[in-house]
Amino acid sequence: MRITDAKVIVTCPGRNFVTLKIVTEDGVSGVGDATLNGRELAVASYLTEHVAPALIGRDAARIEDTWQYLYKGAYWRRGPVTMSAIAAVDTALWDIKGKVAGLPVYQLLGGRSREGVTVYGHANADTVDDVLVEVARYADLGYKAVRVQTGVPGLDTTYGVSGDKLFYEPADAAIASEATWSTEAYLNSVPGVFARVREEFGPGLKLLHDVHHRLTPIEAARLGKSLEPHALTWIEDPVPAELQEGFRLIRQHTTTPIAVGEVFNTIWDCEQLVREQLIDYIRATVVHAGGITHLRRIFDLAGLYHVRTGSHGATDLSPVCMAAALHLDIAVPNFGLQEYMRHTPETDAVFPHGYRFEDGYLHPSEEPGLGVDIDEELAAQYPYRPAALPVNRLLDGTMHSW
Ligand code: GCO
Ligand code: MG
Repeated sequence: MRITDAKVIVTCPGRNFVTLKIVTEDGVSGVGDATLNGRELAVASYLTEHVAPALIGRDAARIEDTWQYLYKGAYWRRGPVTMSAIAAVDTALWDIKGKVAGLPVYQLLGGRSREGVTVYGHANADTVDDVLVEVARYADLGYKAVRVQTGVPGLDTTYGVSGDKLFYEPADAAIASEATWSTEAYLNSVPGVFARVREEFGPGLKLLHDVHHRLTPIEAARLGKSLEPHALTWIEDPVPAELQEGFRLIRQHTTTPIAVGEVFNTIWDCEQLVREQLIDYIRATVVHAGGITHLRRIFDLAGLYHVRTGSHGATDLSPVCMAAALHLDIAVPNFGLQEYMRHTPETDAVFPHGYRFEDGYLHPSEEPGLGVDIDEELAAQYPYRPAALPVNRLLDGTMHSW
């Protein structure tokens, strides 16, 4: 079953998405997400110039061999651009394999390990009073887990807080906008927020919080300790993860669980964190971590060390990524949680899909393959628009992680 076409489709139904569509000589097609927020055209060009020509004529059934060909054959290994491109090919080939077999992809991964995929939503608002209303909204929709982000007194904008509550998207300007940050103000405000949320919603609701790579290990340790009375399910990305041994310091001081990995691209990015049991949830995703084939490998490694999955699922990952993630989530033994930010109706129309939300769970499609597609005609009506993620500075002007 030879590959006859590999097409890169860039579309912007409210935000940019890059999709790879692979077609075989039998007319079977598969799709893969290749979206890298704020750097979309780098991956599109990598695919068009360097990957698509090499795919033509290859056997679509050889998923593992194609993965190894693109990984080892690139010489310049790893990195978000390369791994998102490999992920798109891998995902599309799994889609094709499922369609040929007449089975949803999760069946090819070993079948169901659970009835539904528990997801968490994003409650965010400037003030504590307003965020309580947002948490209630998610609880009313049936969510069992909610991520809570609020504004920080004294800062104009804060990561994770947006005007549009359901469809948060930070990449909003062609040239990156600038935010400011104060660790002191942040550390002073967060514990009070969670005290109020717990008081209002009781112990049953899972609560999460994203630190977005902004603290040092000892600051993160203080945050984790101060949140212990409120029993969070996790704090996410407490520090940038380049220095993985830094997490030992956090671990020595707090029992608040830690989730890391949305910017990871391979198993090598989390190997030490997992092996030393420095984290509790691994947040790598299908699109940025080499596709279903490689993410499965990461999840299996994690399972050996009591680390559960908690995949990234922001709106900058397309419904193609979400569909693929759900097949893995329902199948792997060490699933933890799946992030689920809703896509806009425009995006859902461009990517018709069979997965569905019900009572706090997402359910993968039962159609053969991934159960997601791209409406190419509709996609063509939304041309690419440059959009960059913000950058971040301390109050004195020093650059800081966003
Ligand atoms: C999350 C993430 C996102 C990122 C976004 C960047 O936990 O959902 O931190 O909101 O900021 O994916 O493109
Ligand atoms: Mg995050």
